[in-house]
Parts: sequence; C-alpha cells; structure tokens
Amino acid sequence: MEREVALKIVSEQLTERRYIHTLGVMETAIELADLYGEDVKKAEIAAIFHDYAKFRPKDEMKNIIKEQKMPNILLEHNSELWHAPVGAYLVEKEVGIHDEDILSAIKYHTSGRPNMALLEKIIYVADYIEPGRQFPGVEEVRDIAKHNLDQALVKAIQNTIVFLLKKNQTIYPDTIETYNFLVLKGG
Ligand code: DGI
Ligand code: FE
Ligand code: FE
Ligand code: FE
Repeated sequence: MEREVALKIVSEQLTERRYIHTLGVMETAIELADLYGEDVKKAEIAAIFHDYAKFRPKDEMKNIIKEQKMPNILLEHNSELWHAPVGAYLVEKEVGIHDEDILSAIKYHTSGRPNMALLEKIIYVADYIEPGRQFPGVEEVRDIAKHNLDQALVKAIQNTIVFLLKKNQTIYPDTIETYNFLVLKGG
C-alpha cells in the first residue's frame, strides 16, 4: 500500500495530535529498519497503522476482545492496552492488510511479548522514542537505539514499568514477561 493512501486511511481514525505522533513513529521506524536490516516498507506500514484503534469506543473494543477470543485477562487491565490487539484485528478486517509480521507488530506494540521479532521491536521502540515524545529518560533510549535495539527495548520497558508502578497501575503479564525474557536472554 502506498504511504499516502495508508496515511489518508489512518488520519480518519485519529486526532491531529495522534496523527502527528503516528508520523513520528513512521519516520523513526523507517530509520530503525534501515539501521537494523528490517524491511523498510513493512516498518512504514506497521508504524502508520499501529494506533489505528486508539479512539475506538471501549464497548466496541471489549466486544471484539470477547468475540475474537482474545485473552480475557485484557479486560482486567487498563483499557489503554486494548487498542493494540484490537488494532491488529481491525487493520486486517477493515484495511485488508494480511501481512502477519505487520499485524503482529501492531498487536504487541503496547505490551511487547517474549521473543519479539525484529519488526515488533522496531515498532515498540519507535513508538517510545519518536521525536514528539518528551517523557523522562526518552533521550537515553534514543541514544541507545542508535547502536543497540535490544538494549533500547529493555530500557523502554523498564521505564514503562516504573512509570506504571508510580501511578499505582497494574502491570500486564506480557509486559513483565517481556522484561524478564530480555533480562534473562539479553534480547
Ligand atoms: O498508544 P500510545 O500512547 O502511543 O502508546 P502505547 O500503545 O505504547 O501505550 C499506551 C498506554 O498503555 C500507555 O499509557 C501505557 C499503557 N501501558 C503499557 N503497558 C501497560 C500499560 N498499562 C497497564 N496498565 N499495564 C501495562 O503493562
Ligand atoms: Fe499505542
Ligand atoms: Fe509503546
Ligand atoms: Fe503510539
């Protein structure tokens, strides 16, 4: 799919602010793909659609999680987690993208998962470090991402877990398992 076509489709799903974030993720994902030897076109499309479901009503996402037999445990955690797996489902169904690597990068872009594929890592990290992101520690992850993608990923996940702990939020099991996997296996 042409970049312009994809951007037009996604722009209709997002606020202006979220669309600008998406452009940042696209730019960053392409740079990382180039640097780490991933298919640049796949990185572009996965980045463009990664937050496709971000503004779907909670009820709609909840129904999709139930009907599509996604893990029920999702419903016990922050609804912020839902747009990732629901997004992967809707991007296939509504946009007609069937590439499993792309769909999987969308599906796991919020929680990560153990043994992530290169494209999944790229989208996770690009989402975290795109130029519009300003949270504490992001500059360090940007620097690390220039030479070690796995180290950048661990740092981003660590920061996310600390951020959630400070806000008294639950940590989704996939998030913890991703962290443990990376520490044990070194990526
Ligand atoms: O959609 P974005 O804002 O670009 O970023 P994202 O999809 O990576 O994360 C969305 C939100 O999900 C973010 O506010 C943090 C939250 N989140 C990520 N991992 C977990 C989580 N929330 C809970 N409760 N548990 C997690 O493990
Ligand atoms: Fe997201
Ligand atoms: Fe993220
Ligand atoms: Fe995002």
